Amino acid sequence: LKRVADDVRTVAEEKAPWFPQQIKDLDRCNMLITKFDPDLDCDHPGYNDSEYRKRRAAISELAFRYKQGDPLPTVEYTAEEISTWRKVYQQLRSIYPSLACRQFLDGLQQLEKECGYGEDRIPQLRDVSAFLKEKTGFQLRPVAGLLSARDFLASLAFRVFQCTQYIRHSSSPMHSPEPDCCHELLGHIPMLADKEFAQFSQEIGLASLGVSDEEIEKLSTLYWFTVEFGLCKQNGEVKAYGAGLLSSYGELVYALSNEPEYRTFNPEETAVQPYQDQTYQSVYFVSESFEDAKMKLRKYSASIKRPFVVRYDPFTCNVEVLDQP
Ligand code: HBI
Ligand code: FE
Repeated sequence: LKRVADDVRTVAEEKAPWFPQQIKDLDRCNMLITKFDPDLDCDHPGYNDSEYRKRRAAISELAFRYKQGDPLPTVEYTAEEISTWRKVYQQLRSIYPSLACRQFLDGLQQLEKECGYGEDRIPQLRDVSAFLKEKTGFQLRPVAGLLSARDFLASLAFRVFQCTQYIRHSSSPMHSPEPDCCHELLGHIPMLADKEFAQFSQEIGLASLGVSDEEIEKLSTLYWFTVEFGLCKQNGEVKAYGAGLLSSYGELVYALSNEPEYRTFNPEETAVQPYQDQTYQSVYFVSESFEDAKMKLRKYSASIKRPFVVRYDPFTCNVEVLDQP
C-alpha cells in the first residue's frame, strides 16, 4: 500500500465525496435533517409549544457554536426537564433486566456507579464523554438535531458520537420523533462502553468514508437495523441492544413480544430492507453475537467499491488514505 500524500489528491480520490481525515474536520460534518424538527414537523409533540421550541433552540445553539476540542457544554436542566427524564428512566429501567442484552446492563450499571446515572438528574455530556473515553476511547460531541447519515456515520470513524443535549417534550415522555438526550444517554451510551460494540460502530463509520450516496443509504439501513433496532441472542434468549429500542418503552416490549418477524442478521439482506421511522419496525434482525456481527460487517464493507482504502491510525487519531493496491 502506498501512502497518498496529504496535499495531493489522486484522481481516484477526487471522484469521491469529501470526507473528514482528522478529528478536527468533524467541525464540517454538521448537516442537519429537519424532517423531525419541532419548528417544522407538525406531528412533533412540541410543535405548538413555543416555550419548548425556544428552549430546544437555545440548547441547540450550544452545539452550533461547538468546535472540536472545546470543553463540552453543560446544561442546567429545569425541574420540568428533570421530571421528564425521571419518568423515562423509571419506566425503562424497570424492564431492562429482562429485555436488554448483557453488555447494555453492564454498561448501565457502571454508569450508575461511576457517572451519576440515575433518575434524579440528567447526566452531563462532559462526564459521560470522560467515562466513555476511558472505557472504549469513544468521545461525545454535541449536535443540534438529527444529522445527515453521511456526517453522522463519518464521526463514528473517529470514535466520536454526536449527541443531542435537549430533552423530549414533557407531554410525551415515552416517545420522541427525533433523537433527544434520553435516546442518546439511555439508548446509545451504555452500549458504547462495550469494547466489541465500540469497534463495530467505528467500523461502520470507516466503511462510510467517501462512498456514494447509494452506499451511504445502505450503511445507514444497516446501522438502523443493528445499532438502533438490533436484537441479539444470549444464552438461548433474544435480547435487545439497539438504542431505538432501549429508549422506547413501547417498541422495546413490542420487539421482544414474538409478534414481529425475526430474521438472522445478514448485511447484504439487511442493508436493503425498507425501514420505519414513524412507527414500530415490522421486522427485526437478530445477531448471534457482536463478534459475529462485526465479522459479517467487515466482509460486507470490503465488498463496497472504493478507489482507495482507509485506515484509522489510533496514535494520531487520523484516517489515512491509501491507494488501492
Ligand atoms: N443524528 N443526531 C443524530 N443522532 C442519531 O442517532 C442519528 C443521526 N443521524 C442519522 C442517524 N442517526 C442514523 O439513523 C443513520 O442514518 C446513520
Ligand atoms: Fe440513535
